[in-house]
Amino acid sequence: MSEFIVHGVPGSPFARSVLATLEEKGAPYRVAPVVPGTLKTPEYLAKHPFGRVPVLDHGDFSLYETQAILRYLDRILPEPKLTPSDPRRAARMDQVMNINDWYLFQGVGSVIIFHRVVGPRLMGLQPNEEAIKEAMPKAITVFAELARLLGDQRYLAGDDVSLADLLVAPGVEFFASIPEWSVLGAPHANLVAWLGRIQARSSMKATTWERVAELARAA
Ligand SMILES: N[C@@H](CCC(=O)N[C@@H](CS)C(=O)NCC(=O)O)C(=O)O
Repeated sequence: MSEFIVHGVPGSPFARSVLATLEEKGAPYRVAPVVPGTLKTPEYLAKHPFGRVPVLDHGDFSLYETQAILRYLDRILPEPKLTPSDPRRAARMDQVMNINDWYLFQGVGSVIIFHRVVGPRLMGLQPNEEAIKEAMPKAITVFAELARLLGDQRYLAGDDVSLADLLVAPGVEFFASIPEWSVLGAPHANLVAWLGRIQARSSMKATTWERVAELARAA
């Protein structure tokens, strides 16, 4: 099988989902670091016309959009299966993956995590408290909904880990590191337990910001 090359930036939750999925599959991969500030250059836009990470290269096949990448990996690397066979559980997985992209990331993670973590850490910016405050009502809804859908299951689409957990966990982990967690995640004991469960998996331990930065440096 051709080599998997993941173009990403250390710290990107979407890139981490791809790496964690490859780890779950036990598939070797290489991280090709995208230099911050080059996402909108003609060279990179030829790879990803919207100038984002990640991009997966697999032989002569190049793919962007994290959900598409995760599903591709689950199809070509069937073991262990990361999509439930039960149609309703699979539908929940799909639903949670869309909640991730449309509601957890857009206007919530892209604002709160940007201003609390990414901006200060990578660009030396001060957090924009007003922007964070404005994003909080939507964030509260997102976390309540993730907790409701999780219920008493071990993972978001049932008792086995699925693509939904691997897509959502990197973003949620960022939230667990900021003060807003006390209102967003901490009130939901099941979500806190789920986060601990997924963080204990070797796929998540192998793909922390620091670990991916090491892989990127070694590339
Ligand atoms: N829908 C895209 C979203 C990817 C995305 O937004 N990635 C962020 C990093 S986590 C990015 O590339 N941001 C750079 C930018 O917005 O300029 C996917 O699922 O892959």
